[in-house]
Amino acid sequence: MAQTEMIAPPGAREDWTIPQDWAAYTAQDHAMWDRLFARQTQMLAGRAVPEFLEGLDILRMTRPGIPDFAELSDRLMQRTGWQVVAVPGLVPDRLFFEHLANRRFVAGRFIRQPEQIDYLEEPDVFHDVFGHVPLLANPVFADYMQAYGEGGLRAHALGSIERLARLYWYTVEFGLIRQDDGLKLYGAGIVSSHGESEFALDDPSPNRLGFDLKRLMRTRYRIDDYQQSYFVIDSFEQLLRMTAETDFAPLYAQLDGLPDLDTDTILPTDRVFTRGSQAYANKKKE
Ligand code: HBI
Ligand code: FE
Repeated sequence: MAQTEMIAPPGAREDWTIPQDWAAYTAQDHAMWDRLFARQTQMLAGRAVPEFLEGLDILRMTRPGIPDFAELSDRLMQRTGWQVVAVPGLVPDRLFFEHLANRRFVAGRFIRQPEQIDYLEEPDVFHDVFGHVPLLANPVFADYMQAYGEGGLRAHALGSIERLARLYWYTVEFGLIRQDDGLKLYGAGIVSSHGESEFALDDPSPNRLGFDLKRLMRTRYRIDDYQQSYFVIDSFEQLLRMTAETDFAPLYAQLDGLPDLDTDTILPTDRVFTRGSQAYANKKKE
């Protein structure tokens, strides 16, 4: 069934949002959040971009237990005008973009079970809130996320969702950033994953390539395993400037004439930080 025809799940509003119902979380749910939070904050010291760690403090996520989205949104609204709203899971692309364009980040309310601690299909509250929300307290990244949402609505109208999904995947979900003291993590899919937080920076297997919008939009990605290539930006300002300055319609037309690139491809024109061995490729997440 085409996503646009998908009707909201039972109990959800027209825009697919649902109450977080914070009081319904169990002690086990909060304990799972605390376990994941402790493991990641220990892993991310010195590895995550400073703005991410600052976001954890600014939003007082260092307090124990699953954050209450209403309290989180109050603090976030004051900083950058964003809010966090609960949804049952993945929402249709157009609606997802509409929420982002209105500075609403949609977050799953459920938290993973112990047997899913290292890998789960759908984004849970730890991936969405720990992974994505801290950087929404950073004004430049917050502007980028809204610009991305507005671009997504335009791309949806042009039938170019897949290209824009690649931009999201290789920046918001799995992006790396160059700093004076080396490469750092900022992608939500990486910082919320224990294994990938190490793999993305230290493992010799993946390529690490300079961010290049046109090239990145040709590049396929894998949803069920670590990435074979990561893209490195120089700053969040670079991301914001790129979305503001690019006329996407002619770019999509140019891309229509170019073949897609495999996840492990390195082009002669690529700025190569690491030429990966691809030794890890095609093993499942451990
Ligand atoms: N829905 N809840 C939710 N969270 C996402 O991250 C999300 C989504 N729907 C679509 C989507 N992401 C991606 O396809 C975007 O690139 C469009
Ligand atoms: Fe995500």
